[in-house]
Amino acid sequence: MTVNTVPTQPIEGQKPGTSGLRKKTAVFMQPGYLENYVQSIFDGIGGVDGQTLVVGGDGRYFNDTAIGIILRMAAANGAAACIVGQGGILSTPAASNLIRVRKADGGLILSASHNPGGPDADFGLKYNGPNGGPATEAVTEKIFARTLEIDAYRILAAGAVDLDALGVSDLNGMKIEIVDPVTDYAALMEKLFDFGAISKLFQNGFRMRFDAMHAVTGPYARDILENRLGAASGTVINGIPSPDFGKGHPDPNPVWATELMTEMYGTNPPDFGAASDGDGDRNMIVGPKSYVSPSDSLAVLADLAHLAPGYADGLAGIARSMPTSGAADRVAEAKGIGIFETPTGWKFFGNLLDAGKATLCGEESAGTGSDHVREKDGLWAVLLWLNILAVTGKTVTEILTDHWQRYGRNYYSRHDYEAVDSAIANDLVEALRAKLPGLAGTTAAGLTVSKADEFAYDDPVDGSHSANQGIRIFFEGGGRAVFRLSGTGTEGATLRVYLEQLETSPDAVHQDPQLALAQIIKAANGIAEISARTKRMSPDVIT
Ligand code: G16
Repeated sequence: MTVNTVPTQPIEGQKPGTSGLRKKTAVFMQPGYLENYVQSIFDGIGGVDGQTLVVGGDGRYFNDTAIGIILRMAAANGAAACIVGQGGILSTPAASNLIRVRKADGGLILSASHNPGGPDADFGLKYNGPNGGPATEAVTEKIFARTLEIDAYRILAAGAVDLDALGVSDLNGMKIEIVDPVTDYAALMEKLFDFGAISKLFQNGFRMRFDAMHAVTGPYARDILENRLGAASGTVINGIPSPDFGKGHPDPNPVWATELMTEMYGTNPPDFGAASDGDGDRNMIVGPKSYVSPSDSLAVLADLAHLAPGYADGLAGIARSMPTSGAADRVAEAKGIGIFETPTGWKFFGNLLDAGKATLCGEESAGTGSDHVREKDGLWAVLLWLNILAVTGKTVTEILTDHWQRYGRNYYSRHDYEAVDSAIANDLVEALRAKLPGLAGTTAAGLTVSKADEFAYDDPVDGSHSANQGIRIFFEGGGRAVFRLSGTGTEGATLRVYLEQLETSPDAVHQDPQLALAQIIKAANGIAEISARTKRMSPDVIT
C-alpha cells in the first residue's frame, strides 16, 4: 500500500486546552484538519515508529471515521501495533487502563468529554502517555510547538478499517487488535471492590439507577452493575451510546442529568443514583433527595476508601484541584496523610500518583479517581460508593450527615457563565488580576478580604512551574471565591466562579448551599464586576 506524504501548513488555533484539543465537529472534519493535529502529536512525542498505541473514543459523531484516519496515519508513521476498542469504543478510564495493562507506549482518546456530540456539536482528541495519563504540560507544549511548524503528514492510502470484528489484522505491517472495550476494565474493578458485598446489597432489594446519558458508560455499567453485580435489569438507563448522545448534554450534574434527578427527588426514589459523562470519566452521586457535591464525594471516599479491598491498607495521600473545596483537606489532616493542591486538569495528578504520593484524587468538576488508572473514573467512583454503602449499611444521607458532623461542611457551588464574548471575559480576568495587590483588607458585601492571589503550582515531583491557574480571593471567616476561564469550551469563553464557605458548627450543616453562600456570591460578583461586564444577571449553570 502506498504511504502518502501530504504537504500541509500550520493551522491556527490547534492549541491543546485542559484536556487535549476540543473544537466543533465541523472544524475537525475539515479536510486535513485532524490529520494535521495527529501528525503534530506523533512528531511532538518524538515519532511512533515501532510503538504500540491504544486508540478509542466515546462513540460521538465522527469517532469511527477519525479512528480510521488515525490508524492509517499510525501505520504510515511506522507504528508496530494499535489496540482498538470494538466499534471504536473505549471509555477514557478504560483506555487509560488498557495502556497500562498492555504496556503500550501511549494512546489517542477521541472525546470532547461532557460536551454534546453530533455534526453541529463538539469533538476532541487527546494524547495519553505510557503511564495511561493525559500528556504532561511539557509534552503538551511539544505537541503545540509542532502544530506551529508542521509541513507534511503521512497517511496510508487504504480503505476503511473494520472496527467491529474482534481479533487481530494487519494494516501494511502494523498490527491492529480489536478488543472488547469492557473486559479488562471490569476485571480491574473486580480486583478493587468487594463484588460479593455489593451483590448481596442488590439481592437484599437495594435499588439503584445509573444514567449513562446515551454515552460511553452504557455497556460498562450494564455489564458490571446488572450482569456481574446482579442489579435489577433497567438499573442502567439511557444505556446505548449514540453519536449525538440522544441529542442531550452528557454532563452528569443536576442541570443536565434531569431524568435521574427527577426520579431521585420524586416519590419513592431508588436508594442510590449515579450518572457518568460522554467519555465515562466524570460521575455524579445522588441519594434519595440528596445530591452529593463532587468535593464532598472526594472527602467521603477518602475517609472511607479503606472499606474496599483495593484500599484496605489506607491512602498514601489525597490530591485535589485548587478550585475543589477544602473538605478533603480535613480528612487528610485527621488521617495524618499528605494533601496536594494542584491546578485544574487531571494531568497534574499523574506525577503524584506515579510517585506514590497520592492514592485518591478529585476535582470539583465531577471527577474522582485513584492510582488504579491515570484518569478520573466515573464508574469506579460509583462502585466505591456502593462498596461503602454495602459495608456500612448506611444510606447516602446518613453517610453525608456523619461526615459533616465530624468534619464540618464546606458549602460549595460553582457558577458558570457560558459563551461569554472572549474579549469581555479576558478583560474581566485582567481587571481582576490588576486589582489583586490592593484587595486584602477591603470589604465587599459585608465580607472582609483576608488575602487575594493568583494560584501557581510547583510540581513536587518534576519541579515544573505552572502559573496563572486561577484567581483566589479569601475572606475572613473561612470563605473563598475562585475565578478562572474554562479550558474545555468550544464557543466563546466560559467564566467559572467557584464559591466556598466552611461551616464547622454541627447545628448549621443542613442549609441550602445557595443560601449559605449568598454573601460570598454577592461579594464575588461585586469584586469581579460580573454583571456589569458580561451583562449577565445570573449564571447559566449552577452546580
Ligand atoms: C477536563 C479535565 C479535568 C478538568 C476539566 C476542567 O475534564 O480532564 O481534569 O477538571 O477539564 O474543565 P474546565 O477547564 O472547563 O473547567 P473533561 O472531563 O472535560 O476531560
